[in-house]
Amino acid sequence: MAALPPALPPLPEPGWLPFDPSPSQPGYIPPPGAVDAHCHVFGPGDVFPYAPERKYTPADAGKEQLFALRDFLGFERNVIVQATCHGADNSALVDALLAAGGRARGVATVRPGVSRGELADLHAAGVRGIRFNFVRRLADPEPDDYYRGLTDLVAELGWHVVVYFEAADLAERWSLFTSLPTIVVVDHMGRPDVSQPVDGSGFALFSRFMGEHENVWSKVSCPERLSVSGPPRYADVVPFARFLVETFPDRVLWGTDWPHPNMKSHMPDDGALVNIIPRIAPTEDLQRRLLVDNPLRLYWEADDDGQHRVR
Ligand code: 0GY
Repeated sequence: MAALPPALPPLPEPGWLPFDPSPSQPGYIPPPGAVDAHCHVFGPGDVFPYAPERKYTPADAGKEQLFALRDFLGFERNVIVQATCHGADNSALVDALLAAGGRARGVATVRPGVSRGELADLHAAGVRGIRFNFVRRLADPEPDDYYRGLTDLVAELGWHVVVYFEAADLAERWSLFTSLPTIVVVDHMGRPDVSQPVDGSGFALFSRFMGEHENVWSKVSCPERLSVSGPPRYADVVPFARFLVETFPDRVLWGTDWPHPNMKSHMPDDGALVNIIPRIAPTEDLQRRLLVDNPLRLYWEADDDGQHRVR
């Protein structure tokens, strides 16, 4: 019988913007130990197939390219977040974590029915959290109990949850988001409307969310997704990120969001994104907390003394 031909990698969907293969060298140099705390790996699709239920098909963006970017930009570690195009099959994520030699941690996607053995395997690979996606173009929302059940399960391991939602979802899911028992990390500042003032009513709810709930953290990432004024300075996003960094300096994280899935307007220069850091964290102390202390506490420190700190 003739051998089967090798599987062809899937093509990215029409109009897909690939990541910038040669970003500029940033002028800003991150402090030693800096963590890129929000990035993804995609495939490669012939090795780690994309999920049948996915809402988009990306161009491959593998671990070797991610680690090369980490080194080029001056970071030491990554937190790799399972992307919705891989569904709840965390194989590509786990493969990247194991290849990183302790220099990456992961945020997985799991569904009801996941066993404690599967969670233990994910933990051994470096997973420390799960992500719930409420953005309707990426995932189909579930009732609150769905998220509560999974959160209770991973809380046993000392993990946290990452939530990705649009600004309008915060009021709608307030009772869920404010009652989760773990640390809750919000992606991209809850996607504020940055054409509104930073002290306007829209962002006031998000600010209240963090102010009243000490278990809520925020990634001050993704200016490229939120900006109306655009690259390379993303001037309209900076005040929002800076407000959170200065108000909640021990509960903020920063990440590149490489390889920037679903960007339509432009593909950001990762070097330009790094240059925004000193504009949102204007002192060395704030930069160290944002890039080193906070991510190490959340993703690595528990391993050093066996304690999972909740703060
Ligand atoms: C992001 C944002 C996006 C995609 C995903 O998991 C994902 O597919 O997070 C997006 O399209 O806004 O955080 O990478």
